[in-house]
Amino acid sequence: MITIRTSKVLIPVLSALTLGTAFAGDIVGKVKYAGTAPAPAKIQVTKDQAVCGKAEHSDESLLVGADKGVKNVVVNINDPKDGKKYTPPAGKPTLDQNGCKFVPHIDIVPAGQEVTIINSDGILHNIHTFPKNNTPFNKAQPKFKKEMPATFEKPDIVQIKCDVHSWMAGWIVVAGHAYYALTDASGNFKISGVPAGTYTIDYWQEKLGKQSKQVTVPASGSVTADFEYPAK
Ligand SMILES: [Cu+2]
Repeated sequence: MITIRTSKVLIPVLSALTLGTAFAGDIVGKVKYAGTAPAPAKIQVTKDQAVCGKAEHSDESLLVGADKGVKNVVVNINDPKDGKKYTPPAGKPTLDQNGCKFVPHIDIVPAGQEVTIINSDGILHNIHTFPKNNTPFNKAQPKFKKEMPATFEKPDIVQIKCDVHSWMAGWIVVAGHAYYALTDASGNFKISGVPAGTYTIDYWQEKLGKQSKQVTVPASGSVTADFEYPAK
């Protein structure tokens, strides 16, 4: 009898939970830097000029655009319970060495899934990782080796370098769940389809470090989670 009387309320709630699409909102925001960032320093190419010197190289460690927006900030929530895996924008996780740069500079990849390390340059590179939670490796990728697999099992922020080209610098961010985003050149980001609830949200930038705040994601629609790094 109780079931019959409450069914009108229960049925929509249960079907929404079963579908898994309702009760999820988006986190949108813009990350800014309160200080004045110097123009990125130019990098002198000192080796393999024919390949590495084709494009300009500059320091990518702090890129602040118009309106103080910070590029390449990793934004993620903590501890979602739904078990969904991160999907890279290109579908499968890759890291390219192209023009003697790591592309992308900040590479978000799912934990436990194979990453294809690509050598588009056709010259010797050397992937050297500096993890906190994963096993470090240091592997040469000769010019004939177009692709090389690597798997990062645990969530982490891994610095990557090339021992052949000292200026090459990048990061592999190993995502333990689906809800990660990277800010664009204007500092904007969007994390879609986050299950409703209150979370700690982390902002990580390689020079400015990690900062956190609380965010409450609504059952539908979006919440704005802007952040401003204090001047250094
Ligand atoms: Cu290299």
